[in-house]
Amino acid sequence: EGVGPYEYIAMKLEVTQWGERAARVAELAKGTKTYLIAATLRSETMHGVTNIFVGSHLEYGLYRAVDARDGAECLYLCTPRAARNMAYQGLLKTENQVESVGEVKGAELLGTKVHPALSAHNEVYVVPMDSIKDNKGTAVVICMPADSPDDYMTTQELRKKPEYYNIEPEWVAAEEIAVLTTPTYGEHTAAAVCKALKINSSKDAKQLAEAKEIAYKEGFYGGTMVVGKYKGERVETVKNKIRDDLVGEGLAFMYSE
Ligand code: A2H
Repeated sequence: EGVGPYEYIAMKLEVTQWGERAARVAELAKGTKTYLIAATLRSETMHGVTNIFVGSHLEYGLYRAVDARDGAECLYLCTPRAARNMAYQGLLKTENQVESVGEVKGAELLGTKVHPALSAHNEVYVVPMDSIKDNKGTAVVICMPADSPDDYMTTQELRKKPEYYNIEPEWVAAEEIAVLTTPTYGEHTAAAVCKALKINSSKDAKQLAEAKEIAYKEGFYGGTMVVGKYKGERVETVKNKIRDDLVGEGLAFMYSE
């Protein structure tokens, strides 16, 4: 792991419909409002969310928290490790204490629908990403194929081989949604960078790390928003404003590790 402290934006993704494979999980949640918590560095790209990724083989849990939107008790879904960190940071119901209502296997979440704030889609499906690690963030990852090379390559593979990944083809969003434009790569930075580096697999870790670096820098220093409240403004200028808006509305919170 890195040198830390590392500041993530933890996005609260409200479950709108538990999938068929999550019947046991829905039972544990007992009708309590539940949020999948995704750790991201790029909340300015929320408009372009197409799916949510979890690791099929990873262990998650449901943890008691308080919803900043209405003060009611709610549940956060993340890894036990992230829940412990959150408890120490006072982000769960009781400071320094993790109150779990049960364990969840990533595979059970596939096909569940969530509502991502600020997104063009009202609801998106949870699908698998093999490269997710449980020693970083919450192990729930927002899929932003227009700007993230990893997300772009994984989406391509899910579309090509849904049966291999044990998902229904219609769970994978049909199209990318552009959020920003860059001088060198246009509105579909991730696709353009993957093409330039001739990446053809989501397992090409070394190449993808390079692509990630290029896409991130390009988006941050050269990007201009093409949608939303800050349309026409530079990413560098509005990045923190978008984050602060989300946190202010109780749709996200800062989480560090
Ligand atoms: B980022 P860093 Cl648009 N396993 O969010 C694998 N990847 C994880 C993860 C985990 N457990 N937890 C978080 N991540 C991803 C958006 C995004 C991200 C865009 C572009 C680049 C990008 C949408 N996916 O990250 O190693 C999350 O994906 C490029 C670095 O801590 C998170 O931000 O620097 C990023 O990795 C954190 O990676």
